[in-house]
Amino acid sequence: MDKFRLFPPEASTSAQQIDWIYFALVALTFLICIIVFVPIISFAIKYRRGSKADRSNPRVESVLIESGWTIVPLLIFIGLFGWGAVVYFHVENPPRDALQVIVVGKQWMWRLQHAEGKQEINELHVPVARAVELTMTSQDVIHSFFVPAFRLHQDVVPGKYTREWFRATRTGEYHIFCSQYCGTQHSAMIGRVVVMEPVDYARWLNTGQPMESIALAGERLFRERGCSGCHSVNSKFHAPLLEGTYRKPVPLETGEMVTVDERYVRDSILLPGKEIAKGYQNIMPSFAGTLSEEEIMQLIAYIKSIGNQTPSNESAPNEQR
Ligand code: HEC
Ligand SMILES: [Cu+2]
Repeated sequence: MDKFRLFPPEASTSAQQIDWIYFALVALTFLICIIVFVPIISFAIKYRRGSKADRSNPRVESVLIESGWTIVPLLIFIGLFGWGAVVYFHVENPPRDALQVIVVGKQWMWRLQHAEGKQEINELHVPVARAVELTMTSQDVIHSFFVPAFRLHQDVVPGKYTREWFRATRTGEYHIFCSQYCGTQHSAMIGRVVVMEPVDYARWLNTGQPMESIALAGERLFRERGCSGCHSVNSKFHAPLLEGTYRKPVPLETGEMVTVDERYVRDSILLPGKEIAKGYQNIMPSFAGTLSEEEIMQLIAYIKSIGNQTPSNESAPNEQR
């Protein structure tokens, strides 16, 4: 892991794809360099002062040459664009069966939690050959989660969720860096990814105290912090039921429609006055400063987990609006 090498190991499916593009770009640049510099140097020699070269400058017109050097580079660059776009979509679209891990950056450490509940600091244990999706945020300044061996690099921004995914291709340990200068101890904000065989990973996941999954922790918070006092069928307050809302569009007082996603739930909790659900009063208190970033992510995971349920009374939430 600590040997000096010119190139980081390739340990994820995207690493190979990204490297092929990189090598192709280097090779192409090198080729164009040769096409430009070889004539420059040979003409400089041929037409140097005093040489006996023919300087009569006859006119040469060739449609073939003109169109050739326009069309060939055009095709090469469109091809590169298409290739890059395919890899980009692969890198940006996590598979549906990806394991979920939440990541919170802070000065100066990484806190991670697996969907099953296991927590880690500056370490990420994952099984080999499984897709892993990271949902990341920061509780202070901008950090950047960087695993060179996976060619994975994403800014981690306060107040916002960024995501990234990878599928590790071989077991071993790989560096994690923070690659955004984030204060005095920035250089110490490092860690490691441990890629394990699936059986070892399952064993690792079940060591230590029994855990509460992220969604269950969210359900507990939903009761403890009083959300359920308003957002339930037998509440005294008129508040929307959250069952079955995740990933669905909801109308706002302004007439706009928004999709219930991480961004919307987060803003509903911290800035409840910003977007008022249609047909409701702005009575929800802000929970800014009283919930940690992890707790907000756990509440979101809970609301996501009830995204396919219907509320337990007769009227569906959309009909109430
Ligand atoms: C005092 C009652 C009350 C409490 C407590 C409360 N809410 Fe709300 N909440 C509301 C009302 C009323 C609305 C609709 C008006 C609005 O959008 O602000 C709402 C809206 C929402 C929405 C948007 C729902 C939609 O369909 O558009 C979410 C998500 C939400 N609350 C989550 C929570 C969470 C999580 C908690 C606990 C941390 C919580 N609420 C606590 C009353 C409450
Ligand atoms: Cu940092």
